[in-house]
Amino acid sequence: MILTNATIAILTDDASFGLIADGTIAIEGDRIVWVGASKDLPTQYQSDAAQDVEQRLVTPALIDCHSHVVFGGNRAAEFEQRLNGVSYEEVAKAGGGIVSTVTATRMATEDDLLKDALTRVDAMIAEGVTLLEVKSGYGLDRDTELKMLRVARAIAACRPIRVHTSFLGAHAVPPEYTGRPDAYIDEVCIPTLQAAHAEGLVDAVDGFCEGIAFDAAQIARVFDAARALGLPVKLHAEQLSNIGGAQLAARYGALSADHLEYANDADAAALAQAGTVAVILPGAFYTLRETQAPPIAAFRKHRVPMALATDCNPGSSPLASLLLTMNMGCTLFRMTPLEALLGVTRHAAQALGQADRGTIRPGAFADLCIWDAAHPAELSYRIGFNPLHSRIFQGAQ
Ligand code: DI6
Ligand code: FE
Repeated sequence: MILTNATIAILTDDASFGLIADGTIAIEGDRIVWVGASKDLPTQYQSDAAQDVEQRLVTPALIDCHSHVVFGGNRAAEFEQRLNGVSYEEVAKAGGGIVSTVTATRMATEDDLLKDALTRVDAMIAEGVTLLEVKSGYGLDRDTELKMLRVARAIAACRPIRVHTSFLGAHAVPPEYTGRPDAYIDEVCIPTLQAAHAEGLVDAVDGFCEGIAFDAAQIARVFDAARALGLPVKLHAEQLSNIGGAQLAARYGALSADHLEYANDADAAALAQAGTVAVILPGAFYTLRETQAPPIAAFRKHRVPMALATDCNPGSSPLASLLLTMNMGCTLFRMTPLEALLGVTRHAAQALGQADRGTIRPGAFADLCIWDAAHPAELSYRIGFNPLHSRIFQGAQ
């Protein structure tokens, strides 16, 4: 496949979009084999069958590197409660919140979970997503955690999308372990991780390090188990308070630390040192009416790569639009349109340990978006407007 007469944003470094005004991309099989100015196209790729994209913008396809798209039920009633003055933490302490989704997810069949997840995934695909991270964490028992991960894998069998799974057994303490978080970690979370890994269901291990979830010492035990299995780690850190999650993530060389509203300059320095990506989740900030913004200036200063993701989940971020997420990153956190686009492409790929996605260069997967847009800033600028013209997944349109 040859795409010609394109405006291409190659995104191979942090400093610029890497725009090529009259560009061509050559694809063989599922990989990009050549990209550059059309006038420089090697004769071997010159072909009558080249597809003229009429100067449309071509970018790497979008990557949502933090989602919880597999879950039972919804939390519209909790949304209503919060509007009547109850806080997110109060809802969680009263057995609502994550635990109410756990009850619904335990009851749902695999087919129902898949059908519901696909409605959200289809919305993501319609905006150009080709790689999606999906977490477990609404089962909190062995059978349901495995069920969630099997559903996550099934998504990739049903749709042209790649799915990366994260085991999030340390998401909340289930009701049957109330007041006994350490026992939950040892008796359920770690053995379930080992069982899920044995079934080939786990690409990375995540945790929720927070006052309403698990402390750094408890998460460290889960990370030690991940390390023993050779699995990379990532962490929900400093979302509602600072309890040392970012430092822990850095100590374990995590792929990413996510949320980070309450992270500080020292945390940013530690993440930079560890090569950990900061995943910014404006959907949760917006939904919870959080007022503390993540320390974007510190991430810039220390050169921490920033990703942006939907955090699509039924409670704190019922959001399936990565384009709106980019707009929120810019408007709420003053990220630039370049940072926003890098955040849903190259840096999102890095947050998943997938170096051969997220940029347009020879050797990378041919995952591309063709947009009805002239400049990449348009992708972050509009609200509720989808300029996707077409999407290429692993060389296929
Ligand atoms: N942080 C979040 O934003 C989601 N999980 C987490 O650890 C929220 C999950 C939920 O409220 O259902
Ligand atoms: Fe999350």
